[in-house]
Amino acid sequence: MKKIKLAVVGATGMVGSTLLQVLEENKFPADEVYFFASAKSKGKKLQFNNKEYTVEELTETSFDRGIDIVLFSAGASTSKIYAPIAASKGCVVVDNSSAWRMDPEVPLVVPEVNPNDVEKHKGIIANPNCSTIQAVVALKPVHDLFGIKRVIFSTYQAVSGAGVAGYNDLKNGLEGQPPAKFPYPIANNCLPHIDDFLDNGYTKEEMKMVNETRKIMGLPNLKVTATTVRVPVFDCHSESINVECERPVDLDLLIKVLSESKGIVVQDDVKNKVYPMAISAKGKNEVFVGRIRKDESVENGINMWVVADNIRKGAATNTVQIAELLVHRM
Ligand code: 25A
Ligand code: L14
Repeated sequence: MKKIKLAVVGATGMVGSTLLQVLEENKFPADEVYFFASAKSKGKKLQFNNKEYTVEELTETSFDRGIDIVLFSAGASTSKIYAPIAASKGCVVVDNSSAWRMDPEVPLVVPEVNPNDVEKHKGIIANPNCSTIQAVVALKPVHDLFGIKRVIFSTYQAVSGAGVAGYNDLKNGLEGQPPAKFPYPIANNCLPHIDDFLDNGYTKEEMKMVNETRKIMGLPNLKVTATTVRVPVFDCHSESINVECERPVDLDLLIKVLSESKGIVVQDDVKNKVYPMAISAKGKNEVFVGRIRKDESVENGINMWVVADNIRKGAATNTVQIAELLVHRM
C-alpha cells in the first residue's frame, strides 16, 4: 500500500485529542504524522503511538511537504481559510467544521450511509454535524426497508459539543458559578438554543440537521424538522426520532435489520429496562438505538431513541472512517 502522510489541524482540542485516540485504536496506516493548532499551542508535546510529537502553528506553508490527508477540527473560520490552501497543495482534507458541508462541490459523508460519495471529492470532504451523523446512521435502514416520508428530530445535546468552554460551563455551573459560554446557566436547565438563531426562527443547529440529512441521504425533498436542545449532560447526544414511512412497518424486521447493521447496537428490552443512555454510550464508536415502537397516531409511523458519543461517532470516529475510505481508494 502507498505510504500515507497524515496531518491533524486542531490537534489539541476536544475533538482533536479524540482524533488521535481513534487513529491509534484503529491502527490507521500513517507512515508520517504532523500536528497543527493555533499559535497558543505551538510547541506543546503530544503522545501518539508511543512517540512524542511537537505541535506546530498552522500557517500557509504547513502543507508544503507532500501530505496526503489532513483532518481539520479547528472550527469553521480556520477551515474556510486553510482547507482550500491544503487542497491546493494536493492534500485531501476531511473537515469537521460547518464551513464546507453544504457546498455542492463537497461530499458530506457518513460511511454507513453514503460511502461512495467520497469519490466525488475535489480536495475537501466534509464531516457532518454530530447530531445529524447519529440520526442518519439510524435512519438509513428504516429508509431502505420502508421508505422515509417525514422525520421529526428532538435532541438532548451534551455540553461537550461546545468544546472545552461548554464543558467548563456545566462543571462550574454545578458549583454555582455563572456561565461563560452559554447565554444562561446550563446546570439544572435545558436550553432550546444551540448555535445562532436564523430569521426563520430556527437555530443553525436545527437547520444543519434538516439540510445535512437531506444531502447525506440523497433525499433533497425529504420532509424534516428539528428542535435541538442543550441539556446538562457532559458527553453524548440523545435524540428522539419520529419517522413516517411510505410503506407499512414490520417492527420485528426493522429490529432485526438494525441489529445487523454495521455501526449500530440495538438496546431495546424495556421489560428489563434496557434502552440507550448517554452514560453507557460514552467512549463508544457505535450508534445505540432503542425504544423502537410504532407511532400509532399516523399510518406507518415509528419512534426511536438514538444515543451516541458526539465527540466519537459525531466527530472523531466518523472523520477517521472517512480517512480510511480514502486510504482504501489510494
Ligand atoms: O465553527 P464550528 O465549526 O462550529 O466549530 C467551533 C468549535 O467546535 C469544535 C471545536 O472546538 C471548534 O473550536 N468542533 C469542531 N468540530 C466539531 C465537531 N464535529 C466540534 N465540536 C463538536 N463536534 P474544540 O475545542 O474541539 O477544538 C478547538 C481546536 O481548534 C484549535 N484551533 C482554534 N483556532 C485555530 C486552531 N488551530 C489552528 N489554527 C487556528 N486558528 C484549537 O487549538 C483546538 O485545538 P488551541 O491552540 O486554540 O487550543 C489549545 C489548548 O487550549 C485548550 N483550551 C481551549 N479553551 C480552553 C482550553 N483549556 C481550558 N479552558 C478553556 N476555555 C484546548 O483544549 C487545547 O488543549
Ligand atoms: O456544527 O455546540 O459540527 O453542540 C457541533 C457541535 C456546532 C456546535 C458543528 C454544539 C458543531 C455544536
